Amino acid sequence: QFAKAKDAQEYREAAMTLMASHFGRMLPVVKGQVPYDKEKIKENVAILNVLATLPWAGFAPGSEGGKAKDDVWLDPDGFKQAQDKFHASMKKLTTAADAGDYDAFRVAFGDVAKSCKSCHDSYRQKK
Ligand code: ASC
Repeated sequence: QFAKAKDAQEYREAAMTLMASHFGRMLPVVKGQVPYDKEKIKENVAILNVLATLPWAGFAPGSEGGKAKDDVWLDPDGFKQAQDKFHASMKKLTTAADAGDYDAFRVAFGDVAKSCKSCHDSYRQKK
């Protein structure tokens, strides 16, 4: 529950900012610029799994605006499908991270990135 539309917008944007941080900090490992540390990646993915539960409540009825397109509210089924895709991709990332499987981790990371991008393309305002 949010008192004002702006509160909901700030909440979801703050959650996305933290997700971007915890996702983005794994990129150097994916690129092979930083050695793969199974425990660190596992811990980071676990945090990301908690963060991944947060933004959606922020897209509350009546909180249109911010960086979101109106399509979030006009096409709730499509928006939910995009969330489901993201959560499914996160599950694969978690499995790979827990197994300490670097190759599977890299593939799964790419799939999560794709799900981020496709949802943003459909439901986030272009700058
Ligand atoms: C990120 C981030 C996103 C996604 C997207 C993937 O690190 O902040 O929004 O990945 O760029 O293509």
